[in-house]
Amino acid sequence: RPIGIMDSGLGGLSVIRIMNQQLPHEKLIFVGDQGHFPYGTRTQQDVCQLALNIGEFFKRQNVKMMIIACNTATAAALSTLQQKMPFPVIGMIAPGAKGALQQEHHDSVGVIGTASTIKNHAYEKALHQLDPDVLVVEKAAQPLVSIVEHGQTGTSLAKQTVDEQLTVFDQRPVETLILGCTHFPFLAAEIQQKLGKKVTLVDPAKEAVNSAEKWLISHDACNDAALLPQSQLYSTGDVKVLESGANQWLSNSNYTCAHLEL
Ligand code: DGN
Repeated sequence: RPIGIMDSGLGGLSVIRIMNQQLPHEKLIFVGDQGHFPYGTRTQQDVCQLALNIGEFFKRQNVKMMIIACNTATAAALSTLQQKMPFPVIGMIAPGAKGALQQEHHDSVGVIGTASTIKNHAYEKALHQLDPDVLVVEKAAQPLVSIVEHGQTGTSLAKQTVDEQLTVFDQRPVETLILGCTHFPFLAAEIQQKLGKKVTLVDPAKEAVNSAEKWLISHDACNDAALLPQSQLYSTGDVKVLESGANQWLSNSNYTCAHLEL
């Protein structure tokens, strides 16, 4: 049975990239909800409904697990989906917070995310639940989402936008920074350049994929290791945008892309 993965757009590919490395035998069904992009400026209710629609689609596809490869949708919909779906649902935020606190230097942790993720302090709450003493510096960096979605990583515009968006960390330096939006790992080079090598960048996808792997192993639900199944990537918007993102960022080319009407 496949694993369902969703995001508002191309960000989910940063999670698929790690899934492909770590769990290459799993068949993935990805929905990039580009027809409703961006999630980061929508209301929580709205995002929750969109995530539920995708959950229903995954139900029809008989998935064994769902990963919400979107921090905004995790904050808005994780608990609802966990209640309503018949399969386990894994989000980004708790794994991201755990990943940050596992770093050697984590007295001060920065978080960048969409306007919505930062507004509801999803990471601050998750970090403080694990360690009430950690200093958290949050910054909404919504313009970085468009840079990735429009294929502009590696350009001077990307560098300039990262520099502008992250100036808060000049005044309030942090030791570790959570990339609290799945689009941001594709800007890791620009972000690392701006903050310097001393700052450790945390991609929550790594810890989220670890949780998925643990569940699969403990429930004897891993796919046969002899299989290298073809994954299906769907876009509810322009499939060409998804195709070019997948082309650029997925080294494994064992997938098909198609449009999905939801
Ligand atoms: N990639 C999504 C996230 O992790 O929050 C949000 C992107 C968006 O705003 N559309």
